[in-house]
Amino acid sequence: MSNGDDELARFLARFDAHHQGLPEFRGAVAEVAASVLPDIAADSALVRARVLERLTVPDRIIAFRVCWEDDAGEVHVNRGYRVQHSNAVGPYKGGLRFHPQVNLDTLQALAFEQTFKNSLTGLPMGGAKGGADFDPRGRSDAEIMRFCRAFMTELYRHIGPDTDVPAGDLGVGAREIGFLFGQYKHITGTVTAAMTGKGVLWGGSQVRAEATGYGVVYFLQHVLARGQRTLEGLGVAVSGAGNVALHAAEKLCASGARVLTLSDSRGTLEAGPGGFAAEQLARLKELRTGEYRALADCAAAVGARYVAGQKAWATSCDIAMPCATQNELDENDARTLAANGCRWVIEGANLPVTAAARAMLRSNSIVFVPGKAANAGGVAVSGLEITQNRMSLPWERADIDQRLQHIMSRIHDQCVQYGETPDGVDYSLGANRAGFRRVARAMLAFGIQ
Ligand code: NDP
Ligand code: 2IT
Repeated sequence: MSNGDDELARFLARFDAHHQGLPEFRGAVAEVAASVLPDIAADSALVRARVLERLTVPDRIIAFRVCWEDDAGEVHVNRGYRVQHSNAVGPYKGGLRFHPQVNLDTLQALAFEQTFKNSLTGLPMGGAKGGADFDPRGRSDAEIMRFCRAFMTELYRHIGPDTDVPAGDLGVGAREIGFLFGQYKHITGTVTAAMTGKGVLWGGSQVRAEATGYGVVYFLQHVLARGQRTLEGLGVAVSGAGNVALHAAEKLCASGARVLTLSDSRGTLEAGPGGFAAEQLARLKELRTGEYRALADCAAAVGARYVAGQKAWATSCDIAMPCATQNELDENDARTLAANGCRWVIEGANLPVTAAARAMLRSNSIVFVPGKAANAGGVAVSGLEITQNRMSLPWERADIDQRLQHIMSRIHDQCVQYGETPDGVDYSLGANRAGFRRVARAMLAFGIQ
């Protein structure tokens, strides 16, 4: 065991003494700790102030009951949460997730990640995550509206433009943000930047819907450019078929790549070796807007083959881009990707690649880019939405796209600056070190809190 491994083991032992039954959160903490403990050891102020240890406990966790009636009049009870992780560099900021598997383990992991991601954007945003164990799939508009109203009736007292600014995430898209923000406005009588991801007609930003997916592709272009490569002709296996996946696919296709797959929790939509045509992707986006429709039910209209029970990673590709959910790419999938010649894995989703899979990718010299760097474009444009709201002045689409490209390029630069190793750029190391640095400096400035 090296000194660094020893230090990490001691740090995780202290974590385990205070936290039980939080495997997802522990995994996220271990990954960041492995990167930043050497920097901490070299700075006595960081050691003394126990900065990283403090970040393993969120500032606060808000938990509440959400009670609502379905269309048949039956009463349902769900759990709602907001994990406010750190406001060291700005108001709490991060998405709300509606999914049956939402729990405080996953939310603490995601809120922790969000703090470093938001720090990397350079904008004044702290980290948070929230949501409910509510499954919006198959629910009517009226049911979604009742649920969102009940959820916001509890959450509104904890958020605001200077305190905490939620946005969408898995299961929370334009429709849900509309109902949530509508209720916030109704209760408080104010129309402020208390949420982002709003419709462009009522305070939202151009490009916010596309920003996460587009941003991943902009980041990928920088990664490839370091090896004098472009996306032209490269085959990309994309997972998911939601906001992130569809916009990533759209931008990949426009950049000359071949998008080979999309997927959902039940199977994979295969395009064939030429990749999806732009028209197929546009049709899919249309079909998936508004009320929920499973991917299998879109296959015929899109003219592609749906393989039930298959993951996107079974498809031979140059690049794998997981854009669905946490832990969706495991060690076996990583082995399959390596055997099929994959060279790059870039995360559109949050924490989709397991620790064992990351180790497998590393041992096969596959370049890996973590979500906290690659998918930061969404929250970055959320930050720009707040700025526009505060100025009462909406910016043009081209202007925002340019700013997004600039922010992704700066995040890439930081990853290179802090992640350069004799074997090339370690993007996880770079993202963790650079993201942590800003947060840690701010915490030192504030004293012990
Ligand atoms: P959406 O709800 O729009 O889409 C999620 C998609 O992922 C759906 O197609 C869903 O399929 C699929 N999915 C869910 N679970 C699985 C699974 N186990 N295997 C395969 N597919 C699955 O969510 P988003 O696109 O907004 O979010 C996707 C990911 O990106 C999440 O990790 C989120 O945290 C992250 N992210 C989102 C940002 C945003 O701005 N929206 C910003 C940064 C990160 P099904 O219909 O079957 O459930
Ligand atoms: O994971 C994420 O970065 C998001 N879901 C977007 C958060 C935001 O506040 O825009």
